[in-house]
Amino acid sequence: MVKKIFSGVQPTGNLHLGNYLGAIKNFVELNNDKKNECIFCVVDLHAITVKQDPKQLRNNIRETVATFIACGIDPQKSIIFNQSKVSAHSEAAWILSCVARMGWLNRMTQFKEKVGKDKEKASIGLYSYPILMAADILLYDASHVPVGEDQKQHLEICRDIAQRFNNDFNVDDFFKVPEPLIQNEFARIMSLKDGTKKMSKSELSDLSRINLTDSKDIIINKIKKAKTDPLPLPSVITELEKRPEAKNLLGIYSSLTNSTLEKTVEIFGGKNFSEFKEKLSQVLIEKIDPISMEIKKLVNEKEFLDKILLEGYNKAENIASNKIKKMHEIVGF
Ligand code: AQP
Repeated sequence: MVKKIFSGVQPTGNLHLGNYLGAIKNFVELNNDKKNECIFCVVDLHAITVKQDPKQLRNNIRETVATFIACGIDPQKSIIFNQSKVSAHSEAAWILSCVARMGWLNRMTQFKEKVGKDKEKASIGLYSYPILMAADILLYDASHVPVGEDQKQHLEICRDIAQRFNNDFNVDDFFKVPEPLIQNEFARIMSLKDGTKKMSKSELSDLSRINLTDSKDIIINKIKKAKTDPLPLPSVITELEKRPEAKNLLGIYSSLTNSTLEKTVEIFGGKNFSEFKEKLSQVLIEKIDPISMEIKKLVNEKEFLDKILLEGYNKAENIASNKIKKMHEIVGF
């Protein structure tokens, strides 16, 4: 079966190991399967839901493309473009915001987590973010959406919006109802400083994450300083439930070595953290260092990156403009 893949990454800088293991690693595997049609979008409209420096944003858009390529996405096989260039995304988001219900958005936990007690000061864009995300996906008739576990709820609202539009306008199957592709294990990588919090770009402390541009020395230092607990590593995974930092570090090791948590615990059970951390640094360096060097090289090749975005835009625009035209007809414009 041909899978139509769509996913996006915000160009908000500091792309990290969580973005890689939770999403981009999966993008690469999907891109490598010849049967799939993949679209990977640099979601700059999503990025401005929180304040961005315009010059920095422009650089971050290119750096995100460089990261896709450095991680192994082939622009000859997959469409890579930035969202703001294809105006159908904003237009479709408006139409879909007239279909989505306030009650659905009010349940979104990511909005609540991001704004905390400052709800009144949050942008309206941040609140309606899931509707724009639904527009992104539905415009391309995506069948599958590879995302990290944090995006699961947004995918559910996208499915609700698609079904509601199809029902309200009596157009069976106009929007395909997409399936999330979320890895069973290690779909949420946690902060190196707090195993109960998601590894995130916007976390102030750089020590909380491994950036995909980190050098070998920085990786070693961050892993050395990563939070642990005083006990040796456990020999059974059930003991990890009360030890979030140990669970996260062992999970990162397992994901990087394409292994399971059980096997990793078999290897390191009873050992102390310092011995494990050395091995973890090694596998991280093996994976991240080549990516980091490639990103640093590619970000200087602006014309090359802009050409990829332009070619991607031409293809994406073609698909999205057809779909939005049909949406206009259905709605009665
Ligand atoms: N910690 C994570 N573990 C697993 N997957 C993750 N993703 C993000 N963080 C983790 C996945 O990466 C993809 C791209 O994410 P994004 O750039 O669209 O933004 P985000 O989810 O908001 O990422 P951050 O790092 O948490 O950014 P801030 O700090 O700005 O909120 C998505 O598929 C996401 O699931």
